[in-house]
Amino acid sequence: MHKIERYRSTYSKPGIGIVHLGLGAFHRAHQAVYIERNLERHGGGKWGVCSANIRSNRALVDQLRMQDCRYHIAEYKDSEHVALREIAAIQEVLYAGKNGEDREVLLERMANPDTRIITLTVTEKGYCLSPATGQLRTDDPGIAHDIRTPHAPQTAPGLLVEALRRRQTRGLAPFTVLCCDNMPDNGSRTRQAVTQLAAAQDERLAAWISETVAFPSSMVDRIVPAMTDASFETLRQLDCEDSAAVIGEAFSQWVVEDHFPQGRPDWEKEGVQMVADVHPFETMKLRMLNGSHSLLAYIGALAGHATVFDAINDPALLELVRCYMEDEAMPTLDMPAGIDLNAYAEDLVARFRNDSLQHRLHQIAMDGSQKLPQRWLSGTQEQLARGGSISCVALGIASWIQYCSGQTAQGSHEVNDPLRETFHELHAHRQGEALVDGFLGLVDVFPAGLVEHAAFRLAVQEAHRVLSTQGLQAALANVTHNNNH
Ligand code: CS2
Repeated sequence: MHKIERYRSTYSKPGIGIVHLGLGAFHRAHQAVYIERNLERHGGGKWGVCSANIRSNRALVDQLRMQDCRYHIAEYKDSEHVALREIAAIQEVLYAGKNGEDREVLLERMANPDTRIITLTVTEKGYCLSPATGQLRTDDPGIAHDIRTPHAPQTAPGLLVEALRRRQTRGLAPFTVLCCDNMPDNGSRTRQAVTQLAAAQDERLAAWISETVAFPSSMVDRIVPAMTDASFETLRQLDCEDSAAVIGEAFSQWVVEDHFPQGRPDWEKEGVQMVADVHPFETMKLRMLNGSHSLLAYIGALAGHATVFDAINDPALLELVRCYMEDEAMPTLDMPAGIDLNAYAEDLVARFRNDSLQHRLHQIAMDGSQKLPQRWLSGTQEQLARGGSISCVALGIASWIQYCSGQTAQGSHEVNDPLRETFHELHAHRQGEALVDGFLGLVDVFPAGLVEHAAFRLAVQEAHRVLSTQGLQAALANVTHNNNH
């Protein structure tokens, strides 16, 4: 029997003070919920949201328009305890970006003097930066387009630059840009993308942006799987018929660098941690949670599992995740007083065991080329420098290489990654050591300082050799043995 708590919105219609780029499930289940609670506390106010999809999903925009932008989130602690919340924080939804007809409306909304904050969840690849070097990819087709056609941009950095240009031309103060994607130093990375793109268009605009725009960093955390037919069926059991609804876990965390020269909502009242330095929290979350997720995704997929729940209930994978967190991630973390990493690790295992989230491993596996640097590789570089172990990550990389062939023992799967074609070429023409060398040669993924390390190359080669000649069980046994687990 479910214990359902239901919450309805009661506040009066707020003004729009925040524009969000990337109207995906994560935004609807995370930032929008904090904003909802804040609006509810104040009975309305000036911090309502305009949310825009800038790449895909026109259907969601249409759906939300039909329901006055209101939707539900079901927050599951476990299958017995769920809170069903109505969210009314979003005041306007737009479909912009490439071929999106609302682009001009969006740019004017961003340039509106009432807009003080732009938040973003456009995924790692949406910033068009090289994951390894952090530099803007001017060869990216979207960025190349935005350099040629700055007034009709297609990318997130392009929209930010054009909206800032309009504000500068009109003598308005800039907005604050708050990145909510899983990248290290995500504020600085966003600044890098925006200023580099602006400099390619207009040096004076770039200088104004550098001097006046704040790009605070933030760490965001809530597990929000993509919706499936099965999740909509689950919602029906709660009497919730809403095709814009989302399902997430009960846990939620948001740590934000407190640098908002144009003002901000009093988010700390909703449990947001407003801090001077987000870096330690970001690194902890990326390496511990996301790093474990990626391990479960590639190794779990090779083992024939479908979801995080299935994978974490496999004793060998549970052991691997514990071993990774304890021996390869935790030693690289330097946390402020009061943060207990052992407790954090155990909480993560409990969250992965949530029996109500059908979090598909293939979803987490996508865009590995964008995710691995911050989840595994930066920590591995630190481990190598201190002589620490790197066996779990080495097996993770070997499994990722296998996964990128598009084949597991269970059959074929789609490889969803900006480097998909390159992976395909590598698998078509190489095998064994040459295949591994080919992958380690991807300069946008593997930093030079890491691949030059003989011990790193050797560990990945060895893990790949055992995996492909003796199988996953032997490879897993090797890792736990190497790490003395
Ligand atoms: C996941 C994240 O898809 C992925 O790569 O690791 O979306 C993860 O669920 C969130 O970062 C949790 O906060």
